[in-house]
Amino acid sequence: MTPFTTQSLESALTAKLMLNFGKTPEEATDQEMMKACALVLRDVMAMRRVEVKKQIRRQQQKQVHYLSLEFLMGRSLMKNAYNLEVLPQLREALEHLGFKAADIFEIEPDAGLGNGGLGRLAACYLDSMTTLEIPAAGYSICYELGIFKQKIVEGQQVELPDNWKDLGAAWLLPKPEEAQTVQFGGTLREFWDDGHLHIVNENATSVLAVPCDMVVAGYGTDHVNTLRLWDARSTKPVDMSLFSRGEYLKAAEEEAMAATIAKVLYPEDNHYEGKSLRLKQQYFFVSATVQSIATKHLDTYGTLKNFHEKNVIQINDTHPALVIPELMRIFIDEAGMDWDEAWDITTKSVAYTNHTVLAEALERWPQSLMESLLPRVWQIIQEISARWQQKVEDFYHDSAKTANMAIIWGGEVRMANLCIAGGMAVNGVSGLHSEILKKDVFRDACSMEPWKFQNVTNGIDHRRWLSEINPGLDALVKELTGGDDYLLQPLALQKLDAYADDKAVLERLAAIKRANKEEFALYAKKTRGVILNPDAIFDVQVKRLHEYKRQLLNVLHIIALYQKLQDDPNAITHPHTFLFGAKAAPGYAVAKRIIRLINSLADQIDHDPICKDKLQVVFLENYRVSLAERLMPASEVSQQISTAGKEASGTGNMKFMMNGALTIGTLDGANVEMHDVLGDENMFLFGLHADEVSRVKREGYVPQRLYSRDDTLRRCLDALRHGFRDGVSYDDLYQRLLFGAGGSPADEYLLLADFDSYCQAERRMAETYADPMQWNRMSLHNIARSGIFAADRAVAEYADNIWHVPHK
Ligand code: 26Q
Repeated sequence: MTPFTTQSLESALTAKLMLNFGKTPEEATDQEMMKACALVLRDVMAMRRVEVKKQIRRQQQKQVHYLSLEFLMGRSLMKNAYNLEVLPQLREALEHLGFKAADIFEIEPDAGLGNGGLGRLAACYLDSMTTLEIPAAGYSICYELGIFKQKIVEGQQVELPDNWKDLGAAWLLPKPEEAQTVQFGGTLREFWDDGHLHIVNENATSVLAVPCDMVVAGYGTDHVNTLRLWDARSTKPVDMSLFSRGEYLKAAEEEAMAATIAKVLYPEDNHYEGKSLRLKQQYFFVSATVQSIATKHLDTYGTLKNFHEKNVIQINDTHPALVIPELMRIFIDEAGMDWDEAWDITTKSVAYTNHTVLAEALERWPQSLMESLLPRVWQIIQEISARWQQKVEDFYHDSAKTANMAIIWGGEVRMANLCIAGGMAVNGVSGLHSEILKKDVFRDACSMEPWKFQNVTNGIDHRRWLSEINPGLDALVKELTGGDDYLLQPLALQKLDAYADDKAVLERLAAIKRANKEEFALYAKKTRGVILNPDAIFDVQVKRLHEYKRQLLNVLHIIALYQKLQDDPNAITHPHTFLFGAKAAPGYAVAKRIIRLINSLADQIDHDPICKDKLQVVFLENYRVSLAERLMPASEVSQQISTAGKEASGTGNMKFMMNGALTIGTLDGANVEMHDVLGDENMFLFGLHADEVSRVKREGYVPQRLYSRDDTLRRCLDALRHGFRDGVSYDDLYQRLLFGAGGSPADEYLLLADFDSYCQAERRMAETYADPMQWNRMSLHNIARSGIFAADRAVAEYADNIWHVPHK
């Protein structure tokens, strides 16, 4: 049932403005109105939360706890209004009160508590878990600063802090009465008492973890769930009078720890950095979460012995892996269980999702750091490691396998192996990725315990990524599929396939795309002063900047096109605009060079009259969720061009497909499953397959041979050395491709090997674009067959095959 009419919303907003800011709607600023909107919707969801909690307790339902160091939520106002089915009423109420609804939505900052795919996935899954009425909660850190804001200054990335909480905190409900204490360092003292060995930690540094809950609403249900974000506080104020007792320094230390722990999100994506503050963040959030789950469980059931029957903990990559020893600590030290019982319950409660096969992203923490920072957890990890190693030895009698599967090895703790040992399930995030995990990365573990290894192909929140952001397409889909079934049954999109030969429908589809492109062009002009030609092909690559994602391959092709245009000004028959958006990790020098290269090339092309109305390159500053929401509906070509075998799944690929863009891609990650439903005829595939990549590398890859053989390739690589009109040389990138540098081999990601095949795919794409009906038909098939990439499907698979919880 919808909680508001337009009138009741107007009154609620007016009252909120009065109570919180002492202002009438006439006096209130946009900021104050945005907060009032958040508070009004928050109230509704908070009230529903009370009912949901009662029901969970009454029916003793099993709960899912989704732990992730990242939740990339983006904006919430339009989303919550959509899910509560009051979006039209909210728009109207705002206009009646003298505000522009679009301005109020636009003023909300993104909650950028994540880097990219892994963080956005967690946000999409929270929506689906709630819509499927699964009793679930997300857990993370309430970072004061989310992912940095990116500015481009003279072509280069500059990072600025992202202070999202000023306005964003309006969604949060602090729960100080549910605070938990987390202990770091200290020394362990063991003693015997009535036949039991007790362990206490003395002189530890304590930090208070205070929950700030963000309630989220599901669609088409009264069910709500919470995202619990932990904020760090000092347990005691720094008090000079403690000085004499030697406690002053301790208090100061705790204050310093509390001030830094929740300060900032680490901006490295797909790359592990062994920083002690990062380990502190991980344990802080894990320990607070496990304590809070255990406390609630005890409160309901009076025992932890049935913990695994009523709880399942899903860990988003290895970042929350410390849940395993932390559960053991609580079961043994606080509930008095013996090792075997504690291990049995732990290994039935935890499941692990892997999101990457890149070696540099696998977490390995120095044992010395673990030992000093988390002495009791370290003891437990040692015991887990020893028992696991024994099990492996007894199974294989093979020292190479023992070494490969070890948890503690060479002075490091390998978090993935800890998760495999301590979890009931391990899953990859696309068919290909899961096969690579089973046959390669975790081969030995999989032969020993094959039942643990599963696949759950990623999915996206199709209500946000289609219905909410692309109203034109949403209306057409509803009309053609007979209502709004597709919102809860995404496979209903398939009904669109029936219109493949309906000229009128294809023309309407094209008109919607055209209008979306014009709208995006308007936005780009207004906010960035960029002039986009809506007649041009919008060819888009947006994602984090990483060498394996091969933005540089896209650039090489654009250089080749540009050079072709120099030779023959008629070489390009249809205007082509290449759009890029990407943040680089601040310490990733090569990635930053590639951003600069894109900007140098964009500038060159901008200033060359030959390119006018033919070729354009635009780097969109500060790519983030809310920019993606504007861009996806306007995109025509989706670049998904990672080296095969490297991209675990990708989720941007799904967002483009659902909005009718056609994919130029390699057979990598979920592109493989896209190809399964689309066939060769509805996407532009190119490049080596994953097994061919392995073979080429094994047999010795020599990119110089390609350089000397292929004139087009040689000419555009040479252009990197010479640079463009801004005088910056990219000889460093040239050297990396041909000779390697800084320990990495020449052309590590096989750009040159795939270059020719990529250029051909681009040509096929441009030829197809020249046939609008053909193009629109392919676009329609893409939308029609995107239903399997809905997060609802993915979450239902987790619920059925891993969590064993019922769902709608
Ligand atoms: C680890 C330790 C220390 C500091 C940072 C990190 C860290 C942080 C973020 C390591 C990795 C990440 C992010 C990984 C990620 O986003 N992976 C992507 O996950 C998506 C969802 O499954 C997939 O679609 C993408 O293919 C995958 O790259």
